[in-house]
Amino acid sequence: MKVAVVGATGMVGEVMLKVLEERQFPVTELITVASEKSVGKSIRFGDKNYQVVSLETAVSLKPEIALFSAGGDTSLNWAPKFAAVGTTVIDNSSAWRMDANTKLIVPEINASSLTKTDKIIANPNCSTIQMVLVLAPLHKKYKIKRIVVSTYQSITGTGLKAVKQLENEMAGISGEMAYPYPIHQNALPHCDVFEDNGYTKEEMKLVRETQKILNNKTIAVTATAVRIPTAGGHSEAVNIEFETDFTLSDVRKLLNETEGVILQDNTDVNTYPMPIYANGKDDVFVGRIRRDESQPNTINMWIVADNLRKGAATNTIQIAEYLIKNDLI
Ligand code: 2RA
Repeated sequence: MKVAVVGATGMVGEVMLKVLEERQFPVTELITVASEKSVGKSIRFGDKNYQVVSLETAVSLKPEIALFSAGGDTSLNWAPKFAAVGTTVIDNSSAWRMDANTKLIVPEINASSLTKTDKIIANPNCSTIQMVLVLAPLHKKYKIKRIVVSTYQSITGTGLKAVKQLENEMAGISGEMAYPYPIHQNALPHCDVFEDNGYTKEEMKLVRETQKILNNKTIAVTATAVRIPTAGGHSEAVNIEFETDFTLSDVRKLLNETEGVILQDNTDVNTYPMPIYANGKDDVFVGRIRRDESQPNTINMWIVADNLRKGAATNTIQIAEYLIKNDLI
């Protein structure tokens, strides 16, 4: 399989290459793609070095699959160009996620909707993926009425510039700022830009993408997305109101049976998910499962996942694996 990784020098791009190797993805030819300033750089994959090429060159090479993590503008402009030469694009940016003709895929939930005609496929936002993977089986059984979610998002979601800002602040040196304020010993209620309704784009992604993936616009969602100085992954405090009642044992049983979800839930021995332990793993970890005693049919839980892996690179590659397995490319 001729595979292009677009954004190969970025944080997600680097994890994509790592996951492709780990999962022994059938790469017969690799095309590493980045912006003009990175063209010519050498990237190690397996036992070989690959030279970074431009987007123009990559399109001309007609890869069968292109895994994108290069920002929305690049996806908007270049995904159609790759698709026009027969490439199937799986895009990590938000550019295509809400497009009516583009599927938004978490393989464990809705990969079965994919067909050969899907040439641009959207990977959901990291904080959406980890939440809907847990909520999908619960929605199927109890029908979700409303979700209230607060996220605690790793600086790795912003990228290398944010990681460098934190390193500088911890070292007491000034440098380029990824955020409007210091992030060291701080929490910023500001992920991505603000929309007219007072929410950030990151918060509205959780609303809009959840409704699209669960194929139900009646699900009410409200979100607060917070940036915190951690590196291992995104954490989420989620409150879910169902149409019907549930038992905690049944919820735990359902989640235990859900592929890609691992329960870490025993407060007797201080067992609950934490980003430092989710770091580098592909599973989504759930704990602090407890009934919301303030209203009926409602549950609280804590959900943690590595935002660069299941939240981005691994989910993207799992979509590609599904396409190959089902002869859709
Ligand atoms: C963030 N989910 O964490 C966004 C983009 N990766 O900033």
